[in-house]
Amino acid sequence: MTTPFDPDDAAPPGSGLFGLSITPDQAAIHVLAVPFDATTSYRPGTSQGPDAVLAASHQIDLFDRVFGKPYRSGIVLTKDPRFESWNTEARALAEPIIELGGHIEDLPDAQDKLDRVNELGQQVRQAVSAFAEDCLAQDRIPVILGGDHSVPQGSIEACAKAYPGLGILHIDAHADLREAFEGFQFSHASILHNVLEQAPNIAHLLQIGVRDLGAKEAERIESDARIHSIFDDDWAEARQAGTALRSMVRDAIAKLPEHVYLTVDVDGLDPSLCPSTGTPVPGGLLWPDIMMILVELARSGRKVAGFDLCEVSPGPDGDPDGTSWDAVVGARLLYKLCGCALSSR
Ligand SMILES: [Mn+2]
Repeated sequence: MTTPFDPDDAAPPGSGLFGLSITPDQAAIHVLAVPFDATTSYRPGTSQGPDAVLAASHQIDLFDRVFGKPYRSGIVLTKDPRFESWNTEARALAEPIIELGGHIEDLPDAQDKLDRVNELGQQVRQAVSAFAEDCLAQDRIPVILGGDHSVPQGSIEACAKAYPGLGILHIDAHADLREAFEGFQFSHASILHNVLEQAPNIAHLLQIGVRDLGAKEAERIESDARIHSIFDDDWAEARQAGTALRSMVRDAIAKLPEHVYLTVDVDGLDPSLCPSTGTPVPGGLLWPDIMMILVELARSGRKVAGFDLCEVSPGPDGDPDGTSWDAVVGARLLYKLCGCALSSR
């Protein structure tokens, strides 16, 4: 006889994400693990993010004071071994290019290497897109768990196809609007540029937390009427002035269309919450800030079509048991994101 499920119990050994033991057909939320970080320029490790988050997810209390009982809708994690082999190949080819900062004039076979990395990036994009399309066709919420911030492109594109006029809420320290970075077409620094250029019908992009951006990216934000950015310095100034951050967020979310894709680079948060992430920057959102944003999004009546969480890295001290602080924060954030998305439906 099997014991009935009790959400207050400890996660059974070998159980799935958040300690749930369910099959995909029982889950409203399908999470795809994408352990791919080939173009990470500063320090690698986010390819270990999905496993670390899975391990850390076992210690989460499933009852949530804010979002209720997200687990009841079913959340399931899918793995696809192709990502790991694509990452191994792409990472090996990309490393010498990254070391040279993209100045590859003297590197033998540089263009071939670059072409192959871009080809593998394209394969990730297609596999992620196929996964998301499948979820959307079955009225499930597609979630991409990175990996670096290049990996969700295919899912954002699938959501844009399913919901023309889609809005994007983007949490990040970086604007990710570079045309290409170090020659890599599918770079973690280019995802929003790629999406705005290649996904059909993106109506609005709201960025929160940006505090590290190039001059061309700043110009792009100025000149593209679709992009609205609450920069981190504006956020800090509002906080210091005692200005209500919540109403600032509420006003910005009110400009988003009905269907929203939520893309979260964990480095948008204060680095004390993600010390091992690939490209940490001082400043950023505190835990109550990101929670407030999610609550306001859920309350706004916007519907979350899909979302991702990227750039979580267990770091050099992270072990596979999920005791890394980055993984603990990542798993909790993932659960809150699930709660926000489900309560928006
Ligand atoms: Mn990013």
